[in-house]
Amino acid sequence: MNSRERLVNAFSDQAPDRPPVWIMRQAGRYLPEYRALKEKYDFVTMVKTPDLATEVTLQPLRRFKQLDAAIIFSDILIVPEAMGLPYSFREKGGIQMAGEIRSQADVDKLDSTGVADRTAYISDAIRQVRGELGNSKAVLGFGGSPWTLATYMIEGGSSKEYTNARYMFNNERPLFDSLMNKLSDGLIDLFKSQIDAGVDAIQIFDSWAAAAPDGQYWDCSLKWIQKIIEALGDSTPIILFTKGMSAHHEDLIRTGARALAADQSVNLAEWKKELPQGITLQGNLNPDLMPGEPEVAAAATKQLLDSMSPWSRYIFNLGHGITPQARIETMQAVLETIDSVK
Ligand code: 1CP
Repeated sequence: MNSRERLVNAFSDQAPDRPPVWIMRQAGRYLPEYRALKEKYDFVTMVKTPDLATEVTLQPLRRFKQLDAAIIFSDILIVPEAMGLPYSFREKGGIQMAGEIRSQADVDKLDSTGVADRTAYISDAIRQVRGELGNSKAVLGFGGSPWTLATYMIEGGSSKEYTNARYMFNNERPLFDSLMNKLSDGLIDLFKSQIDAGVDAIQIFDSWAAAAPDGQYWDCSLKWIQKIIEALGDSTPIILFTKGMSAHHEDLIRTGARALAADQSVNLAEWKKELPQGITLQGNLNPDLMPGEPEVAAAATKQLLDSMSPWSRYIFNLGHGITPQARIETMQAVLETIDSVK
């Protein structure tokens, strides 16, 4: 069974020889080869240049043979940018948007048509990565959820409180809905172009799900994800990543997502018992283990694998993105542990 088959099979009942694995922010600052390229090119240039995005996407696969999927190097913030609101990096970390969306006039200025054309560099990179990998590895596309993107656009960048985003949802619903409609349309256009370019699955990141007002997660976020998944049809599986939202599993499933990705707060084996059988689960090793000792991370990996056995409809991943402090040898130990159960 090759890597691509292993990943694609995870959306069926067939048991694999071992669980397929990919890692969130597989490419990134913990890799010296990524840091070396970043000395020469800034992040946005790398994202927008298919040769560079292809190279960064392939770096972790060259280093770690056990990885089963390439997640295309890009960012969720390319969609606001393609709609007219660019992003940059704050000196002290986090994202700065070039403005704030607070009025109907602000929303009206956003252009949700032609997002796929203005982000053609991503479908070009997907085709290039597929050309390099052939059928040996899976290729994954991704994007942010409308709500997670809206938090950046309404707050004007990374936020800790999300006060303005929640205010708009609670007090200016027609305005909020018009922004979410436009974001959903832009995302549908982006995801269709990723599917046309040949991805095997798409992950939607609702990273800031927990910022939604209490009891309003469906109206604030999930119903827009459902709209997107409905528009895409079921040819390509959608993996839905959320943080802190495991109690909402019925609503998560109602979106039509074929797989749910869990953060590290979830007991995945317990969750599996509560969920209907046709749902694939992904996760959820604690990324805090990655800067630590290889033996500790390997033992936790083994425990997670044992708890999820037999491994049909399961994809191994971290519960959130890998951080710059992660140790290469710890990543290696985790991947070797997964491969050793074959
Ligand atoms: O070199 C650097 O400093 C850039 C760090 C970096 C990287 C490697 C950013 C900035 N984005 C990325 C790539 C990226 N982002 C990928 C590539 C594929 C992969 O290797 O996994 C993916 C899937 C993302 C997704 C992303 N971007 C999310 C959702 C996932 C998550 O972490 O919750 C979010 C919220 C973003 C926004 C963003 N982009 C970059 C940063 C540091 C952030 C988070 C900022 C914040 O905390 O608000």
